[in-house]
Amino acid sequence: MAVLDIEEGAGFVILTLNRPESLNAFNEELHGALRSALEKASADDACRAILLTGSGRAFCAGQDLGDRNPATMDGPPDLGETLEEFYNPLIRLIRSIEKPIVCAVNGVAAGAGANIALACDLVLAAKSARFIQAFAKIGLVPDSGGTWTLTHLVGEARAKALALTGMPLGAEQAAEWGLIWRAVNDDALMKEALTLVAQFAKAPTVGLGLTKRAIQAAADNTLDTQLDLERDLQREAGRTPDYAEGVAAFLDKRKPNFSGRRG
Ligand code: LHQ
Repeated sequence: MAVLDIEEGAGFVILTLNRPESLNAFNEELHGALRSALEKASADDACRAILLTGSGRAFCAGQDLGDRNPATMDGPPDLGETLEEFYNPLIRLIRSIEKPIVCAVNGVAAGAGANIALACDLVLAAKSARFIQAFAKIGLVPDSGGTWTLTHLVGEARAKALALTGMPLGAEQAAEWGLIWRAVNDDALMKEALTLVAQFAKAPTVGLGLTKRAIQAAADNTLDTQLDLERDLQREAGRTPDYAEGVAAFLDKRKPNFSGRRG
C-alpha cells in the first residue's frame, strides 16, 4: 500500500495520507510522496484544486516518533535539520501553491499533523476530530508554522493555552475560535470537501491564486503596502481570460465557463 493515496478527480486531486496503523504519522517516505504530489499538482494546469485528507480514524499524528527516537540514535538528534529538510519546505509549498488547498480533517490532528492541516487554505473538520498541539507533551516547540498560524488565527492568549497545555481542541470549538473554517457532521465531511474542490475546479484559478497570495501577505503588510499589492495583483487578474469570461457571462446572464488559464 502506498503511504500516500493519489486520486485524480475532474480538475482536482485528492491526496490521502495513508499510514493508518500509525495514525498517518509522517516518515520520510510520506514526506517525499506528499511533496512530489503537491509539486505535480501545482505544475499541472489541469489540476485547479487540491484536497488533503487522511485514511482511517485520524488525519495525522505528526512526526512518526519511532523515526526520531533519541534512544535509538547516536547522540541527541538535530530536529532543526528535520524541520529544515522536511516540514518547513512542506509548509512553504502549501502556502505558495496558487490554487485552493482544502483540508478535510477526518479525525485527530496532532503535532505537525495539526499544523499542516492549519496551513491549508480551507480547513473542514469532522465534528469528532480534535486538534492537539502535542509538542508540549514531549518537550518540543510547535512547528510546521504552528506558533505563527495559531497566533494569527486565534490570538496570543488562545495560542499559548493550546501550545503550552497540549489540550485537545474539538472541531466545533476550533471553528468557533476561527482556527478552522467549518466543523461538519462526520458522515458529511468528504461530501462537503468534494463539493468544494469540484467548485474550485471550475473557478477562475488565477484570480483565486492571487487572492490567496494577497491574503497571506496581509499578515505582514501595512494597509498602504497591501493597497499597492492589490493594485498589482488586480492588474494581473484583469488580464486573464477568466476576467473577460466572467464579465461577458455576467452581461449575457449566463453561467461563466472559466478556463483557469493565465492567457
Ligand atoms: C504513532 C504516532 C506517532 C508513531 C500515534 N508516531 N506512532 C518534528 C521534528 C522532528 C521530530 C519530532 O516531531 C516533529 C513534529 C511533531 O509532529 S512532534 C509531535 C509528534 N506527535 C505526537 O506527539 C502525537 C503522538 N500521538 C498521540 O498523542 C496519540 O496517538 C493521539 C492523541 C494522536 C491519538 O491517541 P489515541 O486515539 O489514543 O491513539 P493511540 O495513541 O493508541 O495511537 C494508535 C497507534 O498509532 C498506536 O500504535 P499501536 O501499535 O499501539 O496501535 C500509536 O503508537 C501510533 N501512533 N501517533 N506520532
